[in-house]
This record gives sequence, C-alpha cells and structure tokens, in this order.
Amino acid sequence: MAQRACRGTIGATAGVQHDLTIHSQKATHSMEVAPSALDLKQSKRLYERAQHCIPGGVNSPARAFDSVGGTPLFIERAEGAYMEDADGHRYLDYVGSWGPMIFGHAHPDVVGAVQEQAEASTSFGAPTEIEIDVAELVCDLVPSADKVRMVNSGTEATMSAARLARGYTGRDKVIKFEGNYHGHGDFFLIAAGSGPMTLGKPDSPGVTEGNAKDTLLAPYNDIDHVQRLVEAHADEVACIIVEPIAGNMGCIPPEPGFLEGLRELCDLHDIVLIFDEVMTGFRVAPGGAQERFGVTPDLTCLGKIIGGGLPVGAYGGRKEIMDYVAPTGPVYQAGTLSGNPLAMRAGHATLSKIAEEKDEVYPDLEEFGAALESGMRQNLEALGLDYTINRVGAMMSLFFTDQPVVDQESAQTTDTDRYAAYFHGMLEKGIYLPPSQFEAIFFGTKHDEEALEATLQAQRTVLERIH
Ligand code: KE4
Repeated sequence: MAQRACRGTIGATAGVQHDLTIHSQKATHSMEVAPSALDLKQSKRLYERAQHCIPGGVNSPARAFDSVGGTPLFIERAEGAYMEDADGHRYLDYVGSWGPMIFGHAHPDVVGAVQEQAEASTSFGAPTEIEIDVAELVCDLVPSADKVRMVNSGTEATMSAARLARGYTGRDKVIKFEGNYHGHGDFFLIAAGSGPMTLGKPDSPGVTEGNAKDTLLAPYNDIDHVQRLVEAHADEVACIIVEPIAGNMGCIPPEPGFLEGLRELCDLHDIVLIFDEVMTGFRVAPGGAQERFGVTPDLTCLGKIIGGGLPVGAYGGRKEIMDYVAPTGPVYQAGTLSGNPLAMRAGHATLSKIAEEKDEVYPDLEEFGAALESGMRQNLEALGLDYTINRVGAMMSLFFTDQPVVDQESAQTTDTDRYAAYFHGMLEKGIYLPPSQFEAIFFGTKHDEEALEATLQAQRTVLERIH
C-alpha cells in the first residue's frame, strides 16, 4: 500500500536505539529495553508510519509499549487463543482484546452472524428486533438488570450511569476508588487505573477543577474510608462506582465484606451503587461479579464480552432508576450507532453461548485458571521467588512484589522493570501478555492443555533468566 505522509508531517528522525523515539517531543516515559530477539521489521515499519498520523501510533494508549519498552506489535489475524503479527510471529494471547474474546478469536458463531447481518446492512438508526433479543439476554443473565440501554463502549456506559445516578438522586458527588478505571469520562480520570496508572499520570490534564471537585476518592477495599466520606458528604453523594473485582491495577479481588459494606452504606444513605462490570461482566460468572459474590448493585455497566469483539457497551439496573432515562425520563443519553444490528448480532452470538453453555463454560474456565495459577506458584517456589498472584476465575495477575496486593498503594510496590523484562521474555517465547503490570491477563475457552503447558514452561525459563 502506498505510504502517504500525513499533513503536518514534521519529518521523522528514526529513533537511534529501539524506535521508541520518532519525534524529539515524544514523551520521555518510554522504557529503554534490550532490543527484542524477535524480528519485528514489519511492526517497526508500521509503527513508524502510524506515528505520523495517529497520536503515539495507537488508537488507545494501553496498546503502546511505553511502560515495557519496545515496538508495539501490529497484529494481522487471530483465531482461537492465538494471534499472528505483521512479521508472521504466532502468539498465545492472554489479552483477548482486553477481555471480549472469551470464546476465542474469530469464533464461527460470531463471524457467521456478522457476515449475515452485513449483507442486510450494518445499521439503520431505527429500532430492530435483535436489540430486544440482546437486552432480554442481559436482563436474564445479570441479576441487577430490570432494563438495559445499549451504548458503544464501556466509557459511554459508565458516564451514562453516573449521569443517571445524579439525575435520579438530584445529588452531584461521585465516589470512586484509587486505581479503578471506568473509561475516559472526565470525572473518572482522577486517580484512574489502567493506562493512566501505567503511564504514571493517574490524573489527566483537561479535567477541570469543576469536575474534579465532585469526585471523591477512597482506597480500594477500604470500607471505613468510604463510610467516613459518606458521613462527611451524606446528602451530596449520588453514587458509588466500583470495579467489583479490580482489573485496572492488575487483578485485585474484593476483600470479604467490602462489596457488602458498600451495599449497606448505599441503602442507608439512598446512594446509587454502580458496579462497573465492563471487565468482569460475563467473565467471572454468567451474571458477573454480582452473581459470583452475591451483592446486587442498583446499576451495572457492561462492555467487552457483551459485544463479542464489536463496539458495545451497556448500562442497566432497577426499573425505577432506568425509567429516568430519555425518552421515558428526563436524563438524556443518545447514540447514533447504539444497539446497531451488526454489533448486536456479534453480542447475541456471544451471550447466547454463555446462556446455553454456562454450566460448562465457567467450570472449564475455572479449571484452566486453577491449573495456571497452581503451575505458576510451582514455578515461583522452584525458583525461590515470593511474588504475589491474584486470580478470580478467568482473570488474574502476577505481581512482582512479595506484598499482598489489595489496593493501588500495594500494587505500586511491584517491580515494573522486572515486569518489562518478563513481558519481553514471554513474548519471545510466543506468549502475549498485557504490556503493563497494571492490567489483568484474560483467558478463554480456547486456552487448552497445550496452551497451559507452553505458558508454564515459558514462564519457568523466563523467570529463571531474569533473576
Ligand atoms: P472502553 O471505553 O474502553 O470500552 O471501556 C472502559 C472501561 C470501563 N470500565 C472498566 C472496568 C474497564 O476495564 C474499561 C476498559 N479497560 C481497558 C483495559 N484495562 C481497555 C483497554 C484500553 O483502554 O485500550
């Protein structure tokens, strides 16, 4: 394909060492790493080209390799649990598009549904039956969902849910947790996890004081701190939004009593409890973390798996709250492609499999996860390493710290340089992990015995080499 220079190209001066610096003004947070043993000629060429037209050469910062260094891999195709990059290297995928691929890449049910819908057009901007089918599936699977509204991303879902809580209660303040990431909505980009935490900038420029003042922060798993916040701002707090299992500091489970405590505080003070299940929804149980832990929020935000790899988000909850959403109620929210039939067909194919096969899917995911965790613990023990592993079902993290990891502060005791070396070592062994210590790994139903053995063998070799 002919390469065109984008407008305003200021002339690239190729980075001397690792192609990490295309323009002198590139952020200085990039890691300097040993050049990968992998031949990444095509990814490097594409990365160089991308940076002239796309900020950082990526359409989401989490895909950049800034915190681990090196060249982001440009992926060409994927099937099942495996992906192939532009240089023809094949990897076992533990990112899964950051969660959606619970049934593996290019599942025939999803591909077939999308192909069929595309031939009948991809979007009408009018209601369709498939949207009802998906909404009914969500309401059947998710305990808190009497009604649900489709949007196009997890960010839209959380922004809309918070606005709805404010409109329903007439209150302004939102309580969130340090290290939780709820997408890039202004009032959530404060002490945020995921990319902001990875890049060491948990608070983003551009978020105004006006927004920030209505966002109150508490450490994850610290119910006493939340109680003090609520009592200090009792009649001002519209909602508490929480990742019921944190995944954006790496994987951090809720401590016993944490979610229950939030539920009690919200009941006592008429505060809307929002579970951000964009990551955990349909992953840790058919009904997400709220089913797994038996705590039902007032509103739930969904994403990732719900779209089967196409852009879908959703928020749902108690009927009396959801009926405040336009056009039934006064809280406005809209979207040109919300619930579009193409994405709905992919979501329906995925959620139908979950509904029909849940008695096999989740035990299988638990079996793989338990075996992976046990094998990793054996590797650590054999090497005399006392690192922390957190896992809930099909999401987990290995933290390069000997501290228990229960919140953002303890997550930050991890050795991120050691993680970077681990990341690249595993990549060279054909294992694709998230390019950040502060992301969870995900696996799905296509991760089999062969994948388990390959992962554990690679890990044993790499951990030995980097210590
Ligand atoms: P999206 O707007 O990216 O669809 O969803 C935002 C979001 C909301 N809530 C939770 C709990 C999330 O994990 C996310 C997005 N997760 C990140 C990975 N940790 C997406 C990857 C990316 O930003 O590229």
